[in-house]
Amino acid sequence: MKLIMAVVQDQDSNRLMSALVDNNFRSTKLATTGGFLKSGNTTFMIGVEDVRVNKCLQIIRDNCKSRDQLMAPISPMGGNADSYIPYPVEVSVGGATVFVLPIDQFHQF
Ligand code: 2BA
Repeated sequence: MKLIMAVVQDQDSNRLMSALVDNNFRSTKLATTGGFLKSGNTTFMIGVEDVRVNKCLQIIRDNCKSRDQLMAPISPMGGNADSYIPYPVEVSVGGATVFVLPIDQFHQF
């Protein structure tokens, strides 16, 4: 068994969750925050039998889009002036950042 952890954009999360349910995958959705943009994103925890990992990855790929997002200027107030960016910067986010982890044991009590 594997645990798939997928960080996706909030805009894709409802569609992805519906697609997972339609394909009989069980998942848990967490509200998370990206360390770089410091804005909200969504992380899915999906417990998957080994033979279904590729199917799950395909569903994530099909339902998560890449988008350009503007990063607001970082204020130097109280911070390090070295990291000050005085103008908005466009970064490309997503579609999804996915980790596939081995699972030693799975229990439901
Ligand atoms: P954020 O950390 O908010 O990053 C948003 C986007 O900013 C990234 O998109 C990337 O295009 C850019 N970015 C991130 N760190 C950067 C840096 N040090 N320098 C320049 N640009 C940078 P994605 O790569 O698609 O990542 C989307 C979200 O996935 C991330 O949001 C973060 O929440 C998660 N993520 C990405 N890589 C990760 C990793 N290795 N470990 C844990 N979470 C990760």
